[in-house]
Amino acid sequence: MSDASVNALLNRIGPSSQPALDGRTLDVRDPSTGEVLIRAPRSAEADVARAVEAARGAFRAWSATPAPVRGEVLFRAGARLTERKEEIANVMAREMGKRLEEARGDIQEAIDTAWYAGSEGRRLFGRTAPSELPQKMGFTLRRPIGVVGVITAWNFPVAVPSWKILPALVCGNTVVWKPSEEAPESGHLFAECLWEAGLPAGVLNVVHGTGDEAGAAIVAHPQVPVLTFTGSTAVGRRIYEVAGRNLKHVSLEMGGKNPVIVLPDADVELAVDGILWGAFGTAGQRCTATSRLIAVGAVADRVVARLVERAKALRVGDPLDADVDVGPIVSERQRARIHNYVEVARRGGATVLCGGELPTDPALARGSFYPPTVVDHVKPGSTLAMEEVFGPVLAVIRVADFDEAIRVANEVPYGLSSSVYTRDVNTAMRAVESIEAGITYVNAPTIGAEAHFPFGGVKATGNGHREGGWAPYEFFTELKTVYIDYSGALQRAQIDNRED
Ligand code: UN1
Repeated sequence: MSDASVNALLNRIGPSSQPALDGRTLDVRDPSTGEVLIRAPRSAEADVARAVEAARGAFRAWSATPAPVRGEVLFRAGARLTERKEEIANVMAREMGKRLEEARGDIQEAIDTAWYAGSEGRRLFGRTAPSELPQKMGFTLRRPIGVVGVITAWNFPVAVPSWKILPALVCGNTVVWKPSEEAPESGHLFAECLWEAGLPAGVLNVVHGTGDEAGAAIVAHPQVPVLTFTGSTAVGRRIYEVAGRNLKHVSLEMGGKNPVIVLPDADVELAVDGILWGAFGTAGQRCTATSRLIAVGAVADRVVARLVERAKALRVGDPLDADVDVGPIVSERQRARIHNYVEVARRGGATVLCGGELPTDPALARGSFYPPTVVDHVKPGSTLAMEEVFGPVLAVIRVADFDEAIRVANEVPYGLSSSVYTRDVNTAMRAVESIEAGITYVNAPTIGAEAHFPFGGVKATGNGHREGGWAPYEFFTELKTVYIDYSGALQRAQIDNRED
């Protein structure tokens, strides 16, 4: 049982902060120490129903507020996030284990998104086109849809929610958000910046809890016509099924198995820098993390030797310690899952060149740490080559030539991020055309997407939508086409009056 001195988070429904109606809670643990940090409400269907009611109640006034004025609220929220960046970064680093520097980056991504989304209040463009008839015109408007249900993961507890919530709001929708149960306080603090910025009560409601309970209730609620989700492909698939039956709009961001292809002419040091950062930054817990190195020909030996040397030198430990390179894995359960992938690869004949064992250092004993791990001679098609690990494990797959590299890159069910290292522009462009992924970097790591470009993936990574940049404003609005006939007479459309 949890100790009574632990602070409690509350749901925010309309203007009121409240515990779950049935009083249940969830403990949130520090993955570096195992200590309970805070207790969050474990909400159920009844809590979600209230939150949806509050969001519906706020919709009329918010959707009628001019979009540039809605945008101004986001600018103030961006300013508030900037002021509170250090405080939120500290909470995030404790709560989900991201290094402080990376936690600041997570919040910076939300700040950048606030500037972009706020300014979108002055665009939200429609189109005009000439009519086929005289004295008649046509144009389109973007209309808000209603209550948007937002369900997000723990690994970017502020940035990824900002990609969804800020565009949804500037478009005039209201929101019910379930942050991850593994990072609820980071989520709460992000939402607080919006409330402090003057977002009217009920426009953003936060309901904490698990995916199976609060998350499922949001997905199933008949008055939530739009859903946006970041998380596993297995959960995304279930959401899509329920949403499909109910004709809801859904945007899904799911797994990745992101490759870096290193060609024989690559700048090896540059490639090693990029692979290390992509594979072991955020302890490999990004959906964009580099999880496969596809090394072409003889360059493999050089890249792998350098990588292993550098990976061994990375320091694992407390994410608040500025000298640490790799923080903990979010939970013991996740760590066990990661370790199992390494064991399966080992049994399958792959070679673990570094890492691959639970740390024995007593300073790390209380947390769920896992060392940077490089596994060589991973066979195409094997489990470690195909499945998302979501941890600091890099699978090295050796191939003979460019064509084989592309075949291996594309053999996975996912297609989020990817990268190619070569000095030859022709090869780089052939890779850009051939890799099945939503994002391809040339001579840069698979992580580090910028807030003002579309973000998302193909195949089992997504369902055709993009977040970031200009893309989400289409998703969060419905087009209304308006025809104005100023002829003063009945004019039948061409299909109804053409004689030839
Ligand atoms: C994620 O891991 O869910 O591209 C998002 C990146 C970050 C976003 C990652 N800007 O690495």
